[in-house]
Amino acid sequence: MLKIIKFAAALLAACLPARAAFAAWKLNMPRGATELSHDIYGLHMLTLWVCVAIGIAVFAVIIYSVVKFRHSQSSVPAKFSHSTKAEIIWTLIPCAILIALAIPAAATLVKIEDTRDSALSVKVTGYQWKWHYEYLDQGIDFFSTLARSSNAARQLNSGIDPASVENYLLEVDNPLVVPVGAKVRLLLTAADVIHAWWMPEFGMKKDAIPGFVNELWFRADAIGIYRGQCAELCGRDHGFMPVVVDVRSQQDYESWLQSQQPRAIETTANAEMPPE
Ligand SMILES: [Cu+2]
Repeated sequence: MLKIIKFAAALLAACLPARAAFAAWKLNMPRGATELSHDIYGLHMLTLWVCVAIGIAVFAVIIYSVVKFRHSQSSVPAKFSHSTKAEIIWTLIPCAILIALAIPAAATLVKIEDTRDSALSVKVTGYQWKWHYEYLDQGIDFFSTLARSSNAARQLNSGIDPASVENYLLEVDNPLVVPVGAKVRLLLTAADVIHAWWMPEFGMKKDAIPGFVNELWFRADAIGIYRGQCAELCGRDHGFMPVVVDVRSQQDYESWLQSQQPRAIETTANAEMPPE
């Protein structure tokens, strides 16, 4: 017994330096910054607590049975081999639990797929290895590629410490700019291989497939810069096509729109030129 205590104490001591690392380690998934991501988080927590309750109930029955009917108590095993009542109960209870979980899950799924009444539609095309954003009603389009600072640091023998680069591999030259609180619909496709537009804070990830148009929507609750990545293994530089969404106030968004108009005219003039 003493040996076990000593071993446990040694193990604990060995783990102590890792305490700082634990502090930085997030146990749960992020809550996100949109209504949908909150709904998904809520579903995740609901499922977790249902699983915890099931775990506690099952282990309580096991522990009770093991202690109460242990051999030293001269317990005699029951002889029956079949109980219709027990079978009905242990079929109905899991069914009821599954239905209780399926109802909110289905409601959230329906909400996720409902792209109607959006305030803004942006066509997103994935390329190896950049994103092309086209504001369908505003006549603006631009490419969004890895920021120069990250691109320089990622080169072999660049001599730049990636740790010194702010938002390394998560920064782009032109982020997707959207107004806060507006329902934004994205139409996703790709021009070469399959990519996936992934924004963890919005709880959204969808494939961008050549020849298909997938839809997703989000409504950002707070102003800020949100970062994600291409989540499909799309080729050599897959790791170098981040997604950045700049959520601005309506006023800042409007002034950004104004500043983009000359570029929109320029892009239309060069529309015949194929993308690089
Ligand atoms: Cu990709």
